[in-house]
Amino acid sequence: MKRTALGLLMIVLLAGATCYWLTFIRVTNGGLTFENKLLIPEQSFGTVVDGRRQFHLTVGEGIREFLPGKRTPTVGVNGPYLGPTVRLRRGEDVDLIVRNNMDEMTTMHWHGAHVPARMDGTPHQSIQPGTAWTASFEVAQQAAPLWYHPHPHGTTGRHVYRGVTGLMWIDDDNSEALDLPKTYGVDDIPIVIQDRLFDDDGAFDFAINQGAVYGDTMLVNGTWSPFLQVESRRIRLRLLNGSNARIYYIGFDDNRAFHQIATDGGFLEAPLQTNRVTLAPGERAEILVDFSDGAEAVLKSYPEAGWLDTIGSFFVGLGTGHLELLKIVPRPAKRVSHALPERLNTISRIKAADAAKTRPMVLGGPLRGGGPAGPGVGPPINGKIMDMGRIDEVVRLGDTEIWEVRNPGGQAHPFHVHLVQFQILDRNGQPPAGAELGWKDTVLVPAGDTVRVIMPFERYADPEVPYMYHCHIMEHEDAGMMGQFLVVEDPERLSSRTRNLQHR
Ligand SMILES: [Cu+2]
Repeated sequence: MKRTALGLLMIVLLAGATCYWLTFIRVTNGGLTFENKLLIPEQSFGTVVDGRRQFHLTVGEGIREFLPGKRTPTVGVNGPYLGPTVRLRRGEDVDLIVRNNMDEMTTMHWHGAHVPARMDGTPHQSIQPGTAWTASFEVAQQAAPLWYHPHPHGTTGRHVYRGVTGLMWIDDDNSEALDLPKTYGVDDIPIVIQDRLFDDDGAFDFAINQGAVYGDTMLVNGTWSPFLQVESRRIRLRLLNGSNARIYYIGFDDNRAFHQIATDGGFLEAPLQTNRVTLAPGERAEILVDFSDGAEAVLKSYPEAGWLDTIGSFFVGLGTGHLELLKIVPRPAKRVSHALPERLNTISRIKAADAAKTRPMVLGGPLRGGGPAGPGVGPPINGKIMDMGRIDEVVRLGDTEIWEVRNPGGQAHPFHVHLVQFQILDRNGQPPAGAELGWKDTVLVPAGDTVRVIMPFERYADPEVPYMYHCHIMEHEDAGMMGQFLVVEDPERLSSRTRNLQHR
C-alpha cells in the first residue's frame, strides 16, 4: 500500500518535471559572472522644427558581439541592436520619421500610445524597403513608460527578435514635479529584458518551440551577463519585458523589498511595496529600489509560484526557471537619496455602470467553423484568426466599453489593446488589487482566468483604418491571434465597404 502511494507520487513528480522541462527548455543561465557593463541605450529628445519635435529612426542591419568572440547579425534602430530611448512630453506635437533600410517590409508601432489609427504603425502602415514613413501626433496622455517595435503581420516576432525595439518615455507636469530619480542611466535606468537562443556560430536562433520562441540566454539592454554600478541610494528601474514569449517574475536574489511606482500607462496612486513584479511580453513596470545598505543584489526572474514549478526546479535541479538578469553594484553615494513619495498620481476609477457595452474576447479555444488549428495557425480570438481584410469590432467614439477577456485554453496569453489605456475592472470576479489598480495596455490572462477591462474611447475616429487587439506572445500574434477594431462616430452609419468587411 505504502509502496503504491510512493510510486504514484513518483509518477506525478516525474510528469511534473517533464512538463516543466518541455515548457522551459534549456534554461540554465545560473552562475553568470556579470563581467559586462550594462549598455544604456542613447536617449533622444529629437530636434524641434517649426514647433514640432522630430525624431529620425532608421531601421537597419548590423553586427553585435553579445557573447565573447561571437558576432551576431542583428537589426537595430540607429545602431546595431535596440533603438534610442525617445523622450516625449505631454502636449507636444511630434513627428517620428522611420526609415526602413532592411531588405523587407516592416512597420513601427508605438505601444501604449494614444494616437490616430493611421499613425499607429500597425500592419496597415507598411514601410517598404528603402522608404520612410512619418508618424505625426500630439502627445495626449500622462507620463508613462511606453515602447516601440515593428508590427508587420506575420513577421513581428522575427523583427523584434533581431533587435528592433526601443523605449518611448513620456513626461508631464506631474512626472517633472515628483521627487524621483531622473538622471538617465545613472539613477533612472532603462531595463529591457529579452531572452535569446544563439547558434553555435553566434547567430540568433529563431526556433519556435511550444508555439513560441523561448531563449536560454538572457540579455538586458542587449548586454549578456551585465553589471551596473549605482550610488548607494534609491534608484529607479524602468522595466520592459521585450521578449517574444517568456513571462518573468522579477525580484532580487536577496529577496529585498522594493516599490513599484508605475504600470504600463502611468504612475500608480502611491508606491506599492513588494518583492515581485510579474511581467508578460509587452508589459512595463517602474520600480524604486533602495541600495543605501550598500549591498550588491542580482535582479532576476524567479520561477512562477506554483507546484509544477517548485517540483520542476527541484527535480531538474539546474536552477531552471531562475533567470539571472543583472548584478547591481552600489558605490558610496555622492548625493542624498530621494525620499519615497507618498503620492504619485490620481486615478479615478471608471465604473462598470459607465460602460455602453461589454464585448467578449475569448482567447484560444476552437476555431470558428471547426477549421484546423495547427502549426502557424492560431490560437484564435473569438474563434477567428487575424484577417487584415476583416473588421472584427466597431466601437463608437466617446463610448466607454468593458471587454471581457476569457481564457478557456491551456496557456497564459497577455492581451494587448491598441489606442487606449484601460483599467482592470475585475479578475475572476474579484476587484483588482496592488499594481492591477494601475493603467494598463497589456494584461496577462492565465489559463482559466476571466479579466474584465474597462476603457474610454475618447479620441481618434477613423472609418477606414482599424486598430489591433492581440496576444502579445509574438508568435501567437504572428500566427493570427489578433483582431481589428474601428473607432467611428456612428456605428449605425458605416460605409457599405466597411459593412462588408465586418462579415467576412
Ligand atoms: Cu498568446
